[in-house]
Amino acid sequence: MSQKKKPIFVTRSSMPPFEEYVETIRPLWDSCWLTNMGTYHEELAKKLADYLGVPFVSLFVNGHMALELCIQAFGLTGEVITTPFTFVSTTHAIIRNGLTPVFADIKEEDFTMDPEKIEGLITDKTTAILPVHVYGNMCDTEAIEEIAKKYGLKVIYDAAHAFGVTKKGRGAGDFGHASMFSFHATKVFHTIEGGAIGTKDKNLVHALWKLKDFGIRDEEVVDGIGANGKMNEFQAAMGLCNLNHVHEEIEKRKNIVLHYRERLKGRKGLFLKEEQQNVCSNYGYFPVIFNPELFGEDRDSVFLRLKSHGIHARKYFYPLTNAMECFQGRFDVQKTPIAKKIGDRVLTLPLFSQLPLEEADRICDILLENG
Ligand code: T4K
Repeated sequence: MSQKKKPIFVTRSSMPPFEEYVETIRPLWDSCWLTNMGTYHEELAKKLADYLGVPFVSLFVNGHMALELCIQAFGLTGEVITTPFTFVSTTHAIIRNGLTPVFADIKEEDFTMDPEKIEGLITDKTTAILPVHVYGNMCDTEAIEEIAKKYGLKVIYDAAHAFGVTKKGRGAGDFGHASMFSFHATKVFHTIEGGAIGTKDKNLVHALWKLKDFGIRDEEVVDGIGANGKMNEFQAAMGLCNLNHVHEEIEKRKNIVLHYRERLKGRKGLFLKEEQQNVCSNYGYFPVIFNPELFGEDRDSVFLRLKSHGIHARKYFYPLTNAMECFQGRFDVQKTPIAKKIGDRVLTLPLFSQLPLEEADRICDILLENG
């Protein structure tokens, strides 16, 4: 009797060895110190600053809260130039701070914000640029930061996908005024839920500390109006364990990416992004862009065929955030035509360290069936 194959999802959380995690959390039963910047929280912040190559790391309960509070900490007003080719968190973080997102188009070759589209969008209300290192592809940081300097704007990178990525040897968190990392369960490195801001700015770290802990200065003084964005000790313990294995995690992912590339390269109508020069990738995502005219089939049709075989690829990022229903037509998606085109054609294939190469092969076979 043929065995039914287990479904394959776009990703699958990497787990540290069970005993390693249990041994790490065991002391918490003695200390009973479970949150509010405990020992593991502090240890992880230090280790991550080192790993990410950035002077300071401020930990959060999740990446979204880190971004939202970071925007608040800078006291931004008016308009923020950003990209619609991202997870909805990026846009929500701007709007939930009472700011207006202004969408710049992306580059077709790496899906990051096109610096040539920025200056035309700057008005006297613009206070910041919030680009995304999407799929871990590094933005054109030099060009973006030059524009920001010229107009006196803050640059906050959404580096949710860029854990461990380096550009010319510099960690992704070392660019701009601040960078947000996500440590969600679906990421290359995770703390179950979690996130961080990496920055060189000590004052920002102090402001974030207050904002993530109700604005408390000490037991008797609350001199800020803050939220609760603290990472707890179980999350931090998971982070410490996963950090021990992250090198191996990235190597395994690399192997799968190289295999996908080998199988899909040169196929008419498929675009696979080249590795960026001078950038060391974390192999977080594997996006494929389908040109329906040349491939003979569109993205949605391939998506459905894969699904019928129990393979759940994802359309990261479709719809674009400027087209989402919650904004009720407030933004004009036609103003970002490249992002629209990529959003309509992209499929991110399953990618996680435990994915067997035979399964990657099967995914390619199904994908190429009619192509
Ligand atoms: N900025 C960007 C650019 C981002 O991509 C994200 C998050 C953020 C900001 C915000 O950071 P966080 O606040 O999340 O830290 C997933 C993740 O939930 C989200 O973190 C991530 N981006 C986004 C790209 O992907 P969904 O809604 O697609 O997740 P879901 O539940 O459909 O899971 C996808 C697959 O992952 C599942 O099919 C199976 C696997 N999975 C999922 C979970 C929850 C696991 O293996 N383990 C798990 O625990 O958003």
